[in-house]
Amino acid sequence: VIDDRLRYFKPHASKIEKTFAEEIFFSLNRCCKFIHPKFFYDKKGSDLFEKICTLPEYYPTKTEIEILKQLQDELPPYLDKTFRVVELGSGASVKTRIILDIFTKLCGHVEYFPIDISEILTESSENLLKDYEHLHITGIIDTYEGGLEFLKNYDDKKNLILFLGSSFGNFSPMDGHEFLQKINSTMKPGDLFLIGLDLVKDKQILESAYDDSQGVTAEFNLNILSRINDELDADFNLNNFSHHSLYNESDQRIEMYLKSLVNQSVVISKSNLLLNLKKDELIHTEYSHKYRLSQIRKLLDDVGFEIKHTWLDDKNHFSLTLVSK
Ligand code: AVJ
Repeated sequence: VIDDRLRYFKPHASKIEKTFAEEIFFSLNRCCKFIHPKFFYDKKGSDLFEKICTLPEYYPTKTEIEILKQLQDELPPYLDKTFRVVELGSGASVKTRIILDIFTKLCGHVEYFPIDISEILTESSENLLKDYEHLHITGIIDTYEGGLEFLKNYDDKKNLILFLGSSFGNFSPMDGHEFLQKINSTMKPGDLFLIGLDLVKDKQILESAYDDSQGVTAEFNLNILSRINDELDADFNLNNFSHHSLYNESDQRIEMYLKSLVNQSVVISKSNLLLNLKKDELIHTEYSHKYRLSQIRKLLDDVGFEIKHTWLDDKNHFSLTLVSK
């Protein structure tokens, strides 16, 4: 009887598909070329990201799981039986299980609203239902913004909104501020927000986390070109590109690029674009910002959040912060 415990909403689905070709046109038809990182997550890209999470060099996932385990005892005092769990960018929902366990223990049942742009949401939701008997899922397949819009004024139930994995790090400081404001304005009094943020650390550790020895991160980065080939009728030759990443210390961020190895022209039919790339020209694909604790405090403070607690691992590599409105 999984059916009556699972439903999906896809509020802006047609918009997502229509704008892929358009967004690619605008982001590649300019001198500083980029591809938005949300386009990493087709089925293949989502699977590759899950593989990244298990790599020895990629510390964020392991470390965040370690911190989430501390929350088994330390989160319940902030909760009661009237909460549901909402997750932004739920992906494979691996870390979610720790939170669902906390709720199951606390109230015997859980209501879960995952929000993810990737269809991986359906697969992970079905897996969760197999393992949690008293779980009800409303899956929202949409962008974060679309999901938050859906949640706004939805009902009177209290929300614990999760935004884990330092996905927030993809935002520029300005966009990040705006996004936190959006979350704040979606929240009702009594709602809680739990955000996972990666911390500034040794450059070596950071750089190998984003350029692993097995080349999975490179494959993840290059996969965005295969996706454009498949979905937008393009002819990128992946052998003519390489994964390029670095830690920019002054801006406190990992920067990822695809580097053109030769002078080349690429046709992207559905975007109506003939793309000319010079040898060594870079296409920017991702920022992954890292934070200091004082900056996290300011970030959250600036939009009027009240900080309840910050948890860290013992190496101070990663942080989880719980706030209320
Ligand atoms: C999903 C955005 C949190 O920035 O660490 C991992 C994505 N990119 N390796 C991150 C990513 C390359 C990841 N986030």
